[in-house]
Amino acid sequence: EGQRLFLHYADLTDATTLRRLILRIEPDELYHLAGQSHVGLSFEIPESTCQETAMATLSLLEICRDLPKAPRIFHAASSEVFGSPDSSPQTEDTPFRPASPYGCAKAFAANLGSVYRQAHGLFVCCGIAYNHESPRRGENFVTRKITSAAVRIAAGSNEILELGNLDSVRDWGWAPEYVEAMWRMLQQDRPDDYILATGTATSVRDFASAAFAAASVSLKFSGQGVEEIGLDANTERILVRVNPRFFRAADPVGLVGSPEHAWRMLSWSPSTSGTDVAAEMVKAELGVCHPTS
Ligand code: G4F
Repeated sequence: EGQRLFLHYADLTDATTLRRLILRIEPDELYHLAGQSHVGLSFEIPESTCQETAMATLSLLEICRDLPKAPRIFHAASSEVFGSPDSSPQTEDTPFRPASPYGCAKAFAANLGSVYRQAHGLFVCCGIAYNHESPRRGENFVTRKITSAAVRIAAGSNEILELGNLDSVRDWGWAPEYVEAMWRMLQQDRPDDYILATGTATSVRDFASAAFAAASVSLKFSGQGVEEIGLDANTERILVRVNPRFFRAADPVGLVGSPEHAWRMLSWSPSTSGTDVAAEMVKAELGVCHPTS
């Protein structure tokens, strides 16, 4: 009594267990957010990435199709379905042209969502989510890698933060706001697909500057390409350098989403920009929490 959260063991690649659990739980709403989510890693482990991201989504849809009362389903797709699109910002009508195994798997899963909506009448909503960050991000993603290093360096660590492509640009938003949008989608009368994005772009370089500034370190960049370094503007000590190890085999450019459809239909408007996200993540590392986290 009084408990509201129950955890169950399962595995996305074990459809029998997923079926048994869903039959037992009889959920009203199902939020499908799981899977191998590291784009760079998907070049190294493409088969398991596709099993977990593409085929497991098919299993979930098949299980729900067989239920007498199917739950409303949210599927987390990704801006990676667009690859490097010809136009910015992207909308729900921008063609899918993925550039990574992960993007291919997400495109497969998102297309299946709309097929099951049309062919089988399932209430499936797809959120084409751009990078959404929080202090819960793993350190193998660039935002958390930067914010945790910035806090350690500000506290006296002698390390140098090694990054890949500093020119890379992403539409970074605040994850708690995106989760609110996911829930709003499933409260609508009709299922639909929505871009979840802020509409603003920030480079890795600018994200790093904002994170170090939030940790009270003034960062200035000097040099170009793999020779570029980030220096402490006061002491000239090197704090950031480029390591080609972190470059991707292919890295999308121009990923910026238009949240207009989500605003019109869901009254959803994210209020945290990329540089604000950097500051909030640093605050969280320092123990000061964001009001919505
Ligand atoms: O933080 P990232 O690894 O995120 P990425 O690849 O954009 O993927 C995230 O967002 C997607 C869209 O919402 C999701 F589908 C996906 O599951 C995941 O949540 O890299 C962001 C950018 C890339 O361009 C990368 O090349 O940062 C660049 N980068 C530069 N240096 C780095 C680094 N990325 C990582 N992980 N580590 C670096 O040192």
